[in-house]
Amino acid sequence: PQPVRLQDYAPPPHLIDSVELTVELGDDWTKVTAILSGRRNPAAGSGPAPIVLDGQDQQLQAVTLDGRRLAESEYQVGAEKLTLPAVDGPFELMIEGRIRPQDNTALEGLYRSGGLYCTQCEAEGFRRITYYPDRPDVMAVFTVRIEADKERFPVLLANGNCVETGELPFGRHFAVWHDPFRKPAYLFAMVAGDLGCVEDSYVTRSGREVTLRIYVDPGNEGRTGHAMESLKRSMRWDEEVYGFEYDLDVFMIVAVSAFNMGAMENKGLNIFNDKFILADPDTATDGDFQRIEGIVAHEYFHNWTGNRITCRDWFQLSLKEGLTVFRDQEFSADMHDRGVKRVSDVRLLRTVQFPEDAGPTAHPVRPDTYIEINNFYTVTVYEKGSEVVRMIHTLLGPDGFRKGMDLYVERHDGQAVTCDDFVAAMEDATGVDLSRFRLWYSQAGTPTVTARWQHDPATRRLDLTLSQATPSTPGQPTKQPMPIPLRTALIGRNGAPLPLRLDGEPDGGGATERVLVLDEAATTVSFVDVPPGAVPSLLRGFSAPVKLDAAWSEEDLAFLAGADDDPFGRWEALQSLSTRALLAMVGALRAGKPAVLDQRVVEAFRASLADDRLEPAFLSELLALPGESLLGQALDVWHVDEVHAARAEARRVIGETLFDGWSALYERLSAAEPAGGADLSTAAMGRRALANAALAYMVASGREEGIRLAVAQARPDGTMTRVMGALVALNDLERPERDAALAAFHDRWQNDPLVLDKWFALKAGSARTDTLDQVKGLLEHPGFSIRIPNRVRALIGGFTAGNPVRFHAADGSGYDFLAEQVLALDAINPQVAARMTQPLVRWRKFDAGRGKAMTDALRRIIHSPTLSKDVYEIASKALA
Ligand code: BAL
Ligand code: ZN
Repeated sequence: PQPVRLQDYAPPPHLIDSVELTVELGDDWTKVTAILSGRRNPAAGSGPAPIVLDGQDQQLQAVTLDGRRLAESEYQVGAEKLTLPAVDGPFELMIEGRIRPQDNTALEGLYRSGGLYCTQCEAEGFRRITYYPDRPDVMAVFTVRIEADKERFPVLLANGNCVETGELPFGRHFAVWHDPFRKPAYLFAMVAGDLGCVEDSYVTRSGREVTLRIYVDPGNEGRTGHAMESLKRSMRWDEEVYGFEYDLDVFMIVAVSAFNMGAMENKGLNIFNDKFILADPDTATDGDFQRIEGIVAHEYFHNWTGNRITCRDWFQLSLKEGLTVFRDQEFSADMHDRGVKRVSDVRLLRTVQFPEDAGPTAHPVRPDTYIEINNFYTVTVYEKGSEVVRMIHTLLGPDGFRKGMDLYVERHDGQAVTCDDFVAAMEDATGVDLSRFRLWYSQAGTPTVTARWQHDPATRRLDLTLSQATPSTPGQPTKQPMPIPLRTALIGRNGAPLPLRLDGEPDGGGATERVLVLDEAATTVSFVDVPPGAVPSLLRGFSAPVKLDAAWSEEDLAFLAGADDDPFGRWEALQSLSTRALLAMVGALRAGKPAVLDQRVVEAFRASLADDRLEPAFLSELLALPGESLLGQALDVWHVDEVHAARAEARRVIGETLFDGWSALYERLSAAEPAGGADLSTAAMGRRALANAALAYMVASGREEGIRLAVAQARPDGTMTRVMGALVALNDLERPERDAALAAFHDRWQNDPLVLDKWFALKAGSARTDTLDQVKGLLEHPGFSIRIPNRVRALIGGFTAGNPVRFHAADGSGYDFLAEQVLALDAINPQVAARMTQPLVRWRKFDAGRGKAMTDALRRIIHSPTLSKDVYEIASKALA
C-alpha cells in the first residue's frame, strides 16, 4: 500500500455546493442516489479537469452529467476511484448505485447491526455510501431522503432538521432531512430503526429553545438520564467559557451497540457507542458515569471545534481532536475536582501515549504520512494534542487564549483549516510569537527535561539548571529544542510556597509560582532571597508533556508528598517515591534477593492517610501505586514477572502494615454511604473510590477480614461501583470465594451486554495462571461476538492490553493467541484488528526470548495473504 503525504496536499479540483441524497433501504440492496451540484475550484486552477470521486464496495448503476446519462465508455471505475469527463464550469451530477449494509462488518459507511441501520463516516466512510470527493475540505449543504419499511424502521434520522415525512406504497415511509450548514462528508449521518426516544429541551443564552433527543433500543430509555444532564451541562459550559451557542433547532444522540469508536460528532446527530450513553447506578460504575459525561461533552464541543471549523486534510486531525480533548478535560475539571482530573489525564498520557511516542509507531501530533488514516486516531493526536493546546493556554494565559479562540472563530467559521491557522490566530490575537512552539506539532518523541539545582546559603541564591533532549523517532533522527513551559515554585521548609524573585528583578510581586519557559537546549535560572531547605516544585500541574528527571532526594519527595500546594505535584512526589522503591524491588528480585519495600513509602502513605484535609477522591489517587505498565516503561527491559511480583508485594506490605488505618477508613466511608451509590455528586463518588481503594489494600494484605468484607461487598444486588470495587480486589485470588463472586455476577448480568463486558474484562484481567485458557473458552460464550467491538475490547483486549503478566507469558502463548485473533478479526473489521495489534509493537522493550516470540507473531500476521492495509501499516512499522 502507498503512503499518503502531507507535502502532496493539493486543493480539490472541484467543489460541491449541495448534495441531494436518496437512500432506499431494502432487504437485499440499498439503493443510493446522489445529486451533486458542483463547480471548478478557483483555488485549484482553471480550465477543464476530470471529476474524480472516491468510492468503495458499491455497485455503480448509472451516471448522469448535466442531464445526460453517460455511456460506460465515458467514465472509468477503479477499485477506489470513479473518473468522469473533464468539466470547466458548474455541473450537476447524478450518481446511482447500490450497496449492501447488511454485509458491512467493517462498521464504516452505512451498516446494519441487528435491526438498526446506522453510519460512521469519519474518516473515509462516506465513499462506501456513494461516489463522492470524500475529503474534509469539500464542504456541502446536504439534503437527505430516507425510505424504509415503516414497521421495522419507524425512526428515520439524518443531520439537521426534518422537513418532510410521508407514507409510501407497500408499507414503506420516508423522511427528508435538511442540514443548512455546509459540512464535509465525514460529518454525514443517518439512522433507521425501531428506537425508543427520550426528549428534553434546552434554552440557549440568547433564548432559543433547542429540542434534545436521545434514541436508544426500546427498554433502555431509563438509562439515559445522566447523558441528557451531561449534554445540558456541556451546552451551558460552552456558552459560559467560550461563548459558543448551539446552532440548530434539534440536537440528537443515537446509542448503538456495534461501533468502532467511542462516539461520533456528526452535525446535529451524534452517534454513540451505547457504552458511553447508558448508565444507572445498578449497571454503571462512577468511572462510567464520568466517562459518559466527558464523552457527551467532547462530541457536543465538536460542534464548534470540528464541525463549524473543520480540518483541511486528515494530517490536521489534532486541530479538532487535540483542541476538543482540551475543552472536554477543562469541562470535567470544572464539573468535578481539577486536581483529580489532571492526575487521571496524566496517568493516561504516560501509560499509553509515552510508550507510543517511544515506539515504532511514534508520530508527531500532526503526522506527515499515513497508509491508513484510521490508524492515526491515536493518543498522540488526541491526548498529546490536548497537552499542546494546554501549553498554549499556559503561555498565553486564560484571557489571551480566549482572545485567540475568538479570533480563530471569527477568521475561520465555515472553513476547513490547518493546525498552523489555529496557532496563527493565537499569535495574532495576543502578539505572542509561537513560531518555535510549532515544533510541538511536527516533532515526535517525548522530551526529557533534566533539572538540577544548587543553593548557596551565604547569598541565599538558588540556581536552577534546566536542559532538554528529545530522543530520535522513526524518520526523525535529530530534534530541535522546543519551548517548554515549566510551572515552578519553591516550597519552604515550613511547607508554604515561597514568594519568588528572579535574579535581576527589583521585586517579585509576591507571586509564589512562575512559568519558566525552557526554549533552548539548556539554561540556568537564579532565584534570590531563598532560605535554606527550600525544595523546588517543578512541572506543576504537569505543565508540559515531558519526562522530568529532577534531582530530588527521597527525603525531598517525601516532603513534597506531604507539603506541595500543587495537587499534581503532591501526587507526583508520592508516585516518584513509590516508583523508585518498586524499581529497587525489581532489581532485588532480578538479583535473586528478597524484595523489600522502602519504609519511607509506607510512612508517606501513613501520613497521607492521616491527612484529613485531603478530599477522598484525591486521596484515592494519591494512594494508588504506579501501574505495572508504567513501571515496565521506566525499566530498560520490562521484566514482567518481577514487576508484577514487586508491585503485589508492595501492595501486600502497605495493606498489612496500615491495615488498621484502611479498616477504619473503610468503615467510616461505608457508614457515610448507607444508600450505597445513588448519590452521583463528586464528593460521594470520591468517597466510594477511596472506600474501594481501602478495601483493595485490605484484601492485598492477605488477612481473612479483608476477603470477608470484599465478598460481602461483591454481592450482585449492590450498586455497580461497589460491586466492581470488590470484584477487582478479589480478582487475582486463587480462592473459591473469588470464583463464587464472579459466578454470581455472571448469573445476575449475563443478559446485559454492557455489564457482561465488565465480567469478560475481569476474567481476562486476572493474574491467575489459568487466565488464557479461560479467555479462549469465553470466545464461545453466547454473550461474546467477534463482530461487536465492545465485546472484542473487553475480552481479547482485556487480556492483551489489560493483563501484562499473563499476556507476556514467557512461553509466547499470549502472542500466539493475539496473532490468531488479529487475523480472524482482520477479515471482519480491519480498523479494530489494527488496534488489537498494538500490544505487539513494542517488542524491543522485552527480553530477547519474548522479543523473538512477539516478532514471530507479527510475522505470522504480516504474511497473511489477505491482510488489510490497516493491520499491514501497524505490523510493518513494528517490524521495521
Ligand atoms: N471524531 C471521532 C470521534 C471523536 O473524536 O469525537
Ligand atoms: Zn473528537
